[in-house]
Amino acid sequence: MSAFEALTVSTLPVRLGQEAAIRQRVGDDPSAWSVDEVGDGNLNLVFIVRGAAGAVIVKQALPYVRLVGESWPLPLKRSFFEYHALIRQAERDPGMVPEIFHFDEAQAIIVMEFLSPHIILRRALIEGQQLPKIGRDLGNFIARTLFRGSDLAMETRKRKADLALFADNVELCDITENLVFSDPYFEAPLNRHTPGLEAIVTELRADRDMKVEAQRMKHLFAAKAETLLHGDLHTGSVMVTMDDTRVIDPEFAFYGPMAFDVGMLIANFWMSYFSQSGHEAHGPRDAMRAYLLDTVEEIWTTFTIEFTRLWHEERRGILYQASLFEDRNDRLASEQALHGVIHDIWTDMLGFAGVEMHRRILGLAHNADFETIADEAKRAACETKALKFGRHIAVNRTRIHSPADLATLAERLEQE
Ligand code: SR1
Ligand code: MG
Repeated sequence: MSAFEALTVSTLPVRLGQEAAIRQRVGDDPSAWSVDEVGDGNLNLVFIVRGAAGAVIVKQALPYVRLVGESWPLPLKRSFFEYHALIRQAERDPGMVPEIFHFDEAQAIIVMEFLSPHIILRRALIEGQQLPKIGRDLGNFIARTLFRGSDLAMETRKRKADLALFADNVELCDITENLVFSDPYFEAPLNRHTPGLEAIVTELRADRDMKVEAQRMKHLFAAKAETLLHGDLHTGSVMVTMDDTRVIDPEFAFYGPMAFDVGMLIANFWMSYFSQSGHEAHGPRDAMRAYLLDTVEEIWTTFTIEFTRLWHEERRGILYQASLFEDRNDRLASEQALHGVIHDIWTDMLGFAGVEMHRRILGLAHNADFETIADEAKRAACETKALKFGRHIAVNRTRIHSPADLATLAERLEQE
């Protein structure tokens, strides 16, 4: 096994130029390839490689956190988990992830489909683009991947093997455990926030109910090994055009609670909602705000409809065994059980969404929805609303019953 070496734009054609799967898609003459490093994420190198025959993406993990530097080492094996998660997601919801052409475990390199003319969903939402398909595509994606990776659908031996396989993604879980559930609620060294938030930050860090809820959610995250999660499903992990949606970057994949992916995803739409007033330089964003609330509702509704269909048609695992629900009375019991499962996902999803909103504003890893608002006072005003919303949904998660309740709350806060 050759020692790890980070790729550069100049070494890439030499190092990958003999791979048949890449030559076939880029061109037979590596010296004619053009290579651009385009990674803007927190962790990895990402290159677009173009040639006479086409283009591919080359993603390489670095042995440290790119956002922080070499002082924060991070194992290369996250690339292995990303590769295995992408394969499973492609089976569970075909067409929703990029195709993989080549994987080199030792060099932590994944070569995959270049999605074009796709852009990152977060950027599209910042620009005010209303994408008609994402609510349905993402709702189906979470239903299919979460259901089909669990004991509801999988043969028990395979599920336990996957649980063991992904259990080694310890360091990435550790990032989430600290950055999402703990750091926002005390003065952690890597935290930062927009000037002007001091009062609400002090309030949140003294908020006993919020801190208890954050720790409850952390407990669930760490202990409820329910399904194979994407693990980092935010709007920066989705690429879109008007008629195509793809989910990328599942390097945080592990067995955790279904509600985690749902909550992370929806939280990022609410952050987009509260950031819209900071992006009104080119016109009002009322229609965009309405679109975002509708999309949240569509994600949730699609999720429940598809999860219900899978429950009826594909429940072959060891949980709520279909064979125990065959006569009429048992069918009602099956519906009751399904209702309980969806209800728990809803309640827990709100808790995960609340802490995600807090950590993106108070912790290390912020998001562009707010960061691209140049006017600090305006940014702080947007972030304050998001912080309040996050606190409300986390602490009151057992008392909130529908997306409509949440839309009303969001609209009230937005008008404050
Ligand atoms: C140190 S990594 C910070 C964040 O970037 C990733 O995208 C995850 O969201 C992680 O929490
Ligand atoms: Mg990522």
